Amino acid sequence: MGWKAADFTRQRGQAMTAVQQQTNSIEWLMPDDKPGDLPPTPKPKVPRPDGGGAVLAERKAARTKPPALYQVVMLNDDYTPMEFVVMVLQSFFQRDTDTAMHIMLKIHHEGRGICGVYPKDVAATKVELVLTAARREGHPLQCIMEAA
Ligand code: TYC
Repeated sequence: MGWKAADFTRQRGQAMTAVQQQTNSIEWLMPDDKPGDLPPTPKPKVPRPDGGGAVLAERKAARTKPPALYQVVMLNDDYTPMEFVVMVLQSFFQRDTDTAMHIMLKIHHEGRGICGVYPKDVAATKVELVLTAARREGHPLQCIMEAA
């Protein structure tokens, strides 16, 4: 029986499978390598406390801190009308009429009172809004922010 094209194809397929199985397990060597030689294991790098003069190339993933909070505090004076202070508390600090009245009277009696607590930039904006409105109306109202 002579060779048929189908025999050739089948035999070549078997030969390829054998090569593929071998290449999965053989250790590839360079000309100077001895069998069994493995590449040197890299030493674990222990960070030196002084950084060893190295420039820091990586850093741990930055943790996002919650924003620092600031309280907006209004101070008493003898001239700003009570109604104006109540209006400010309603307009810029979203207080209902009763709460605004309560805070205003507390400031009036105790010298100062907290209008609200906010992240830094929000607190700064509120102080600015209060002072601008007060000066526009000619009132000496004082408003400050303090770390909460
Ligand atoms: N003391 C002011 C008055 O009697 C009222 C007032 C209250 C002013 C609160 C400022 O932050 C203030 N008219």
